[in-house]
Amino acid sequence: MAKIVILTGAGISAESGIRTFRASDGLWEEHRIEDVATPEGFMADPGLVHRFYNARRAAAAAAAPNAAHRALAELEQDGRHEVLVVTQNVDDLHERGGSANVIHMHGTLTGALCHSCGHRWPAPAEMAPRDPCPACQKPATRPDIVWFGEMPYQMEEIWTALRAADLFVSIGTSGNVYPAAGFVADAGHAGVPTLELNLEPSAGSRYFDEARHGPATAIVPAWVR
Ligand code: BJW
Repeated sequence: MAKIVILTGAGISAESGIRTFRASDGLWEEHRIEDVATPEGFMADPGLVHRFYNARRAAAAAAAPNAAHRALAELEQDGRHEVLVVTQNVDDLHERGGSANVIHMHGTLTGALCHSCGHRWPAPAEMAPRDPCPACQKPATRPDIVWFGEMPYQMEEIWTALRAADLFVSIGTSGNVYPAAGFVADAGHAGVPTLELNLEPSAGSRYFDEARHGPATAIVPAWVR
């Protein structure tokens, strides 16, 4: 069975109504990254960070998977491909679209993490500063999100799958944030063919063997079928 590793970013969920980060109307236009997506920002103003992620959690819960999420699930289920989706997204639209083999390298909106003891548990709809951790009881609940300066999840598993893949595909990511932005080079060094599917050329477009540009709901199903 052909092994395919698929990296996804905010662009695959854009047509489900979830905002991307770096567009002119993106999330980083309204928020300073340092304030809401770093451990230092959380320590300085946990209330602001919780409000930012509470709103994003509600938006993700109200969104539905689109044709691109569903096409990747079909690819996984067709019996001819071993598919691993490595998503930078913190929404759960891949799972709700039918994908089972998904790694959330930047965490999830549906998870809570104790800043003190590292315990992880399902997030309530709303989190607030000083919510106690159910394991250690310390008032240190934070979203289970990988912020700048923190180590993304399951990196060894991702790199092992990448090196063993027959194809690496990158969908809907601007290629600005590492280590994900380096996967195309990692795959290339291992001799794995690479394909970009994105609305426009990404920062790393020239490193891909092939690139197709357009909205994910059109180009992802067209590639899968
Ligand atoms: C469509 C579309 C449609 C639109 N159809 N497409 C200097 C050099 C190199 C690295 C560093 C450096 N200084 C610091 C670093 C490290 C840092 C980093 O990369 N910084 C850069 C900004 C330079 N990285 C980290 O700190 C990471 N940790 C780390 O490196 O640990 C050490 C380590 C060492 C060795 C090995 C491994 C690790 C952690 C990064 C955490 C990122 N966190 C965020 C926020 C938290 C999650 C959340 O709140 O949601 O994750 S940042 C934000 O960016 C979010 C995203 O997952 C991530 C990527 O964004 P994405 O998905 O690419 O979105 P956009 O908006 O940028 O792009 C969307 C794309 O879709 C665009 O191209 C559109 O065209 C396209 N699109 N509509 C198809 N309909």
